[in-house]
Amino acid sequence: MSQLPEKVFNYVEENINLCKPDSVHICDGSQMENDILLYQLQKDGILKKLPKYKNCWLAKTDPADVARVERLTYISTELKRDTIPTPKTGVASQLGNWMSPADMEEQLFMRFPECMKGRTMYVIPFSMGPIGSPLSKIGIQCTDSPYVVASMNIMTRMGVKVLDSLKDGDFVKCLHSVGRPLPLTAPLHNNWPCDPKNTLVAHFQERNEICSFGSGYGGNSLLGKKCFALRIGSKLAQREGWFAEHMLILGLENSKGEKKYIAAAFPSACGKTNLAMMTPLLPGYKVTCVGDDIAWMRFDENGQLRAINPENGFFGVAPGTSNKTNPCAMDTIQTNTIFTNVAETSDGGVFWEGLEKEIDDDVEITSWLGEEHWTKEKSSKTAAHPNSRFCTPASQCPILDKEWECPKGVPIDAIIFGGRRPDGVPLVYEAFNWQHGVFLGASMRSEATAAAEHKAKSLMHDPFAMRPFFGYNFGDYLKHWMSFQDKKNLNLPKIFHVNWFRKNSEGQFLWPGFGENARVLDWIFRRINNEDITQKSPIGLLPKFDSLNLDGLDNPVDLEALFNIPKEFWLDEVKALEKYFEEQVNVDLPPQIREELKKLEERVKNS
Ligand code: GTP
Ligand code: SPV
Ligand code: MN
Repeated sequence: MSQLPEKVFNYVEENINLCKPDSVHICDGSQMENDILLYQLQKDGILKKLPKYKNCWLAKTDPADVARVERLTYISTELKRDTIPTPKTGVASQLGNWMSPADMEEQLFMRFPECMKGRTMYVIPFSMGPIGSPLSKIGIQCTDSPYVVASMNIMTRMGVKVLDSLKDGDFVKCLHSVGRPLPLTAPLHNNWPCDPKNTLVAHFQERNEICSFGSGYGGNSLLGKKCFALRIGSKLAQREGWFAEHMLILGLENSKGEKKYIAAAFPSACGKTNLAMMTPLLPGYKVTCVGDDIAWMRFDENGQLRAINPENGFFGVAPGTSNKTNPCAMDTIQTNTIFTNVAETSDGGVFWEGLEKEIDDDVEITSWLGEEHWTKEKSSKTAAHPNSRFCTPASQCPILDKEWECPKGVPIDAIIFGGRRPDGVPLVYEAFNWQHGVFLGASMRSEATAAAEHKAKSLMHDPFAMRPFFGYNFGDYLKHWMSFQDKKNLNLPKIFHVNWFRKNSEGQFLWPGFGENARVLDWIFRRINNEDITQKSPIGLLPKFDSLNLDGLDNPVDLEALFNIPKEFWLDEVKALEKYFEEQVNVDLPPQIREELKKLEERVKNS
C-alpha cells in the first residue's frame, strides 16, 4: 500500500473506509497472481475448469444478472442538460439517464457503506490503450469480485507496469461492488453474488469517477469497458477534441499489398466482432484485427485520423460464433478464456447455438441454466443465454494486426455505420460528404438484441451505436462530430452505411453475411481510392450496377431486393427520424442534421 502513488493511496484508503473489506489486494498483474486467483475462483465454485481446453473456464451468473442494465445506468452532472437533451414535453428521454451529483451521492450512500464486509477488495491499476501511448488513459478499479479481476486481466493491461507509468498523474476512479457483504443474508444463485434490486451504475463526469453496485456482469462491472472507454471517454473526447466510439477497427489489405484501416459502429450484438475478425471469402483480400468493440480516434498533426483500441481482449457474443462464421474467434478462444453463461458438454467443452455441427454426436449438453441432457427438441429454452460471452486475450487472435499496439494509432480511411434493418435499407451506400455521414450516424436504427435488457425485438433508434453509451448530451455530441467539417487541413474519412440483415418476405436474410461481407469491404476499399463505381440515389451513393464483386458466391443473391429503395418505406423513415429528433434531441439538434433530413425528404419525394 505504502508504495502506491499518493493519489492512488488516498483513493484506495477512501474506498476501504467506505466499503470496509476484510482485506485488500493490490493487483500486480503477474501470471502467478492470476493463477492463484483462478484457483481460488474454482475452489469457491465461481469458475469451473473446462478440461477440453487449456486454461479455459466457465462462469454461470445469477440468471438475474446477464446483461447491461440500461435503466439503472446514470450520468451525473450538475446540469441535466449537460447529460441529456431536454425531450419534448410529455416524452421520456431515450438518450440516457441523469441524476444530480447530490442525489446520486445519496443513492450511493444507501449502498456502498460496508458493502465489502467479509470480502477482499482488489485494487486494479489498468491502462486503456497501450501503456505509455499518448492516446491511452489510466484507471484504478477497486472491486470485491475476483471474477472481475480475472476478466480485467484479459480485457485491459493491468498491474505494476501501469502504476509505474502513472506516477503522480490523474486517473479515472472506478469503484465496483457486487453488493453482497458476508455473512450472506440470503442464498446465492450459482454462487454468483449480485444484488439486482439495488443495481446502479453511476458516472460522475465532472470528476471522472465511476461507481457501480450490484452487478457482476460485463459492461456493468468491467469498468474500463463501456463505463470508462465510452461514457467517461466520450466526455473526455469532447473536451480534448477527439472521439471515443463504439467501433471495431480492422485492417484490409488487397492483393497488391495496399492496405486501409476501417472503423465501424454497429449496435451491441450486431456484428462488430465478426467483421473485425473476418475471414474474407473474396480471394485476394486479407483482414487484420485491431479491435472489436471500442475505438479512440484523434486527428494527428497531418490531419490524418488515427485510432487505437483501448482494450486488450475481446468480450464477444458466443451464440452464432462457429468455425463457419468466425474461425478466427474460434481459434482465439481455445486457451486462457473465461466463458460466461454458455452451455457445457460432457467432454468438458462449451456449446452454444450455432455450434450444432461442431460437436460430437455422442456428447451430452448441459444448458447454461443447468438443464442436463439438453436438446433443442426437448427444451423450450436455448442452451446458452443469448448474451453469453467469451472473454479472451487479443494477443491470441490469429489475424491480429501487427500495428495493433502502435502508440500513435492506425490511420483510419473510412468509417462505417450499420445495424439490423430487416426492411428497406440497402446492403451498402456511401454518404455524400462528412455532414451527410454524420447524419447517417445520427439516423441509425436497429432491432433490439440480448446485449441489454430489452423486451420486444423492436426497431430502436441507436445513433452511432452509442445510445446506451453517450457520456454527454447527444446534441452536443453531434455538434462535436460536425465541428470537424470546419477545421482546416483534415483528411476527413469517407462514411458508409451497411446492412447485413435485410430479409425477404419469408424472413430469410437476403445476404449471406460473415466472410462474404468482404465483397462490401472490397467496394468500400475501391471507393477510398475514388474509383468511379457509384450511382446517386435519394439516400446516398449506391454501388454502380455490376461494381459489387459477386464472383464465386455459393448461391445467387437478389441484388434488386438487396438494393432497392422503397419510396413509401423511406418516407416513413423520414417521418420516424423527424419525430425522434424533434422529441428526443429537440432544441439541441444541430441545424445541419435538420437540413440533411429535409434534403433526404426532398430527394425521396422526387424519386
Ligand atoms: P457486442 O459485443 O455486443 O458489441 O456485439 P458485436 O457488435 O461485436 O456483435 P457480434 O459480432 O458478436 O455479432 C452478434 C451476432 O450477430 C452473432 O450471433 C453473430 O453470429 C451475428 N452476426 C454477425 N455478423 C453477421 C452477418 O454478417 N450476418 C448475419 N446474419 N449475422 C451476423
Ligand atoms: C455490448 O453490449 O456492446 C458489449 C458487451 O460489448 S458489454 O461489455 O456487456 O457492454
Ligand atoms: Mn459492444
